Amino acid sequence: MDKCTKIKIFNCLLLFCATNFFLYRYFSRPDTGPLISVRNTTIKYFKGFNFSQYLTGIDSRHLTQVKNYSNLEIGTPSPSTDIASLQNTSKTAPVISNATVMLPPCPLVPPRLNGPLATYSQAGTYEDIRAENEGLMPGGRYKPPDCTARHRVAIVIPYRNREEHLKILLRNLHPMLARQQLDYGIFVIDQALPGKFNRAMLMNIGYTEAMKRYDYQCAIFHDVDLIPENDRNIYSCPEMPRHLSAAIDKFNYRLPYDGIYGGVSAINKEHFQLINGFSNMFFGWGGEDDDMASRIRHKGLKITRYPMEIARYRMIKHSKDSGNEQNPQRFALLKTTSQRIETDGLNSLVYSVEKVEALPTHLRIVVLINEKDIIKS
Ligand SMILES: [Mn+2]
Repeated sequence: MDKCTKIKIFNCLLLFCATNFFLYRYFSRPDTGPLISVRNTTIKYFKGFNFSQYLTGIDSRHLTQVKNYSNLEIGTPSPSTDIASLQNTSKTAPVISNATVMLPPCPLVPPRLNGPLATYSQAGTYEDIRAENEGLMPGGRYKPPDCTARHRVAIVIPYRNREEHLKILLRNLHPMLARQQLDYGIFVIDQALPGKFNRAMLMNIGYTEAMKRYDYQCAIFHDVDLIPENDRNIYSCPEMPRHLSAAIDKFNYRLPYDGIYGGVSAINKEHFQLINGFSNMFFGWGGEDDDMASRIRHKGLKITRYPMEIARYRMIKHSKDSGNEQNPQRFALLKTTSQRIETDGLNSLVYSVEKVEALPTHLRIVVLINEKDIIKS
């Protein structure tokens, strides 16, 4: 080999090494996200997405919250107070104290998730749904039987005259939430006639009524006609407000616009208090979700989402509801969000409870709200 050939070979090797080095650096960068295969679907997660954190939904804030937890419901398991044991589940044996069995915390990743789901489009009676879901308690309460849930979640459904949709939703929701090993309750807030529908106000009421009953850590606000299609869409308490219904079949599983916050969303208690809940001023259809999104931004919080492949929903087709006509004032209201935030919301909520009914699948709370009370204040 002459000297020239040697130099050429050396240069080739050098180039080969450098290329490999850069390729390695690029693909192993933590923020490019792993490629994870879910039932023949290859998913590329967005920048900064942490798959294990997503699956567990746990964060340090909740670990400290669990630490301060006091047992509100007599005879129910209370979580272990030891953070180390929270992170290391399988080795923790049940501890007997004061005749209450302390169940070990549920695994960080719920073990029985299926991924994409075949959804029910029909439902029988509430009693049928209860019979399909072992462990479901009256009033729509559930706790994992074999471990202490990592999240205590109030599911709030603003509602009026859509019983068929409600049954279909509940039939789909209960088995999914049980597989997700959540400690949850379902609150259906039914707005009595007369008056225009006020979705946001019903959600404020649902939150308030839920918190009176149990030490929930967060609320999930859920439209009655959105059926989740993937059980990895975990209804856990989020570190930052989470928009869950990102991909809906009606919009070809795409975000109609970036800041959208309607449909299904989750927010923890501290953040919901910080932004004073939803506005009470949106009577009729539209605007209240955009108002909420700007409240969140106004307080320096961030809206987060699961990957589009997971945050999938089917919308039940329906005709327009009477009593929920488009609200022509919504555009004017949206200009004053930041001025209203401190005075219009949880702290200005006026309503009366007409009826509370513990059905086999949910707690139904019938409420009467008066548009005049709200506009006055
Ligand atoms: Mn709808």
